[in-house]
Parts: sequence; C-alpha cells; structure tokens
Amino acid sequence: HQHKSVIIWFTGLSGSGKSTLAHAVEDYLHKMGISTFVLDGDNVRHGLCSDLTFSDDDRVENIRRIGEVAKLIIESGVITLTAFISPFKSDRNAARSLVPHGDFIEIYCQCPIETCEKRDVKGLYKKARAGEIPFFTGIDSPYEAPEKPELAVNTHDQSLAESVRCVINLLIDRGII
Ligand code: GGZ
Repeated sequence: HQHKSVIIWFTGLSGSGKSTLAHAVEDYLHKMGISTFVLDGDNVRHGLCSDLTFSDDDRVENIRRIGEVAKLIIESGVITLTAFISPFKSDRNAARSLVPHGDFIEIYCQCPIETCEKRDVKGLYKKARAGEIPFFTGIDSPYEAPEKPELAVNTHDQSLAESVRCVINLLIDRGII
C-alpha cells in the first residue's frame, strides 16, 4: 500500500489514551501493510531519555530529542507515531517545524483530568495528590492544550475503535494513506 511517511504526534494528559490510541492506529496500519514505529514513554523514557526528569527544562529536551528521532524515522519511509504528554505548545511547534509542511499531524487526546485521574492506570495521580510525585502534569505542572491540532479526539466519550476511525479518516482525507 502506497503511503506518505508522516509524524503522527499525539499529545494529552497522562492517562488520556495517547499510547493506547497510537498502538491501535499502528495495528490498523499494519493490517494495511504499512510500516510504522511508535515512540512512547515505554521505549524512550527508559532509554534515549533515561537521563531526563520531569522538570520543565528536561521535558523540553525530551520532546526535542523525540522530534529529531521521529524526523529520522520518517526519512526511512516509516510512519512514526509519538505518544508523549508534550505539554508545551512551543516544543510541539518546534517538532512540527523540523519536517515539511503537512508531514506533522498533531492529534489532541482530549479527556478531562477527572477522567484520567479516575482511570489512574498506574496509580500515579494518587501518588501525585499525596505529594509523592512533584510536578505532575495537570496537578502542579502545566498542560498547554493545542489550539489548532489537525485532530482532537474525545477519549472520554468515544470508544477506542471510534477514535481509531477518526485518525484513519484524517489520514485518508489528507492523502497520507
Ligand atoms: C507527568 C509523569 C510524571 C510527572 C512520571 N508528570 O501515564 P504515564 O506515566 O505512562 O505517562 C506519564 C509519563 C509522561 O512522560 P512524557 O515523556 O510523555 O512527558 S513529557 O512529554 O512531559 O516529557 C506518566 C509518567 O511519565 N510520569 N512522572 N511528573 N507524567
């Protein structure tokens, strides 16, 4: 299947479903015979960025490295999906500016913090509320929501399958797949 290699950049709070959605979109693309790569906390925060904390400066550096790596991967023709909170607008825009116009698809996983906190898959919100994790995004560290993402998916009301459909439709509409 012919495709354009782009960066699909998911942004949103911890627990908003970025990584789940990125992997579900990846599965869909694989079934179409399209090669992809997912960068997320599980493979980046433990390796390439294991020297970084969650201070503002380190988050900036985290996102800078991820943008550069994603750029390298798309040069090999592989669609790259990134799933990081990426809380700062300026960092997301810097990543966007690394690649040609149209090759950066920003997807906002929109979900009220109350829902993320209720899910609390890893128990991190609970720890953050107890003061055990300082500078937790949405609690005592900011999240700057995108103003004009290519797509916003409501992961609170929508099923995973519906969110995947929205992403795939966007890729089709833009002639990427
Ligand atoms: C936010 C934190 C923090 C703090 C650890 N703030 O739900 P998770 O666990 O898997 O997703 C969160 C992940 C965020 O890492 P990112 O690299 O995506 O962040 S950023 O883009 O801001 O650089 C959470 C866990 O790491 N985590 N401490 N203080 N999330």
